[in-house]
Amino acid sequence: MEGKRRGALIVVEGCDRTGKSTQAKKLVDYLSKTGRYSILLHFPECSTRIGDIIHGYLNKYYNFDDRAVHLLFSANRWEFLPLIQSHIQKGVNVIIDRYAFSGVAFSAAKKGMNLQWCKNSDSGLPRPDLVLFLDLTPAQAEKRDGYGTERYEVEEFQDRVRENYLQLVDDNWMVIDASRSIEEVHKVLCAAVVKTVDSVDDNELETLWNKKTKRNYKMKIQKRGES
Ligand code: DGP
Repeated sequence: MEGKRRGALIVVEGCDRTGKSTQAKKLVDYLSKTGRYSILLHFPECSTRIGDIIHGYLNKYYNFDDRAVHLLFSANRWEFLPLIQSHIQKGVNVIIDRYAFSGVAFSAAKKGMNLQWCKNSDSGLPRPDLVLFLDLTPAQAEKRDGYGTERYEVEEFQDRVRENYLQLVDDNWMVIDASRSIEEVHKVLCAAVVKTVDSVDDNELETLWNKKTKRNYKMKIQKRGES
């Protein structure tokens, strides 16, 4: 990597229907247009054999024990580690739509599962330079088009997912009010991402979950229906 700056690792997270995929795509387009070479990944990545099983699970073709499902999602991220690392090393920015934080927030929202157990299987994956958390109450998300077709799109479940996310907030996170228009949110994200991409140093990425989550980042959780 001598003489060449590594790429940044940036993750977009949030409950279902918060606009992650739209924003992640717009970000990569913007970065590429402004000469910052970037690629977009999305987890779960269903093009692999593991991803195909996850796809079947999400669409309710099959069912598994919740712990097995959790490990499948995690394995799907691990199988893309070499790809992520090779882009970062070449100086390409990697923008990921969902990552280990989805893994923990969704799985730990299930009965009998907890945050600590769920964190273990992603332990050692690269820690992102920046996590953009698109925040919207599930009640607001429910009003958006297409909500309610997938396995996890149930308001009560999404409430627990959101609470879990808010417990993971750390000093590399930015919490964004996703109730605003696509363009308004995009503008906020671009500013944060450009700052991160342009200030990436030559240090290796850290790994999950070595840095302790700072307690002072705990946030007030909006109650259902509150805007
Ligand atoms: P998406 O393609 O981003 O809409 O994700 C599909 C669904 O899968 C969505 O409800 C969130 C959920 N999901 C994403 N990643 C994980 C994960 O790692 N673990 C679990 N349990 N669920 C996940």
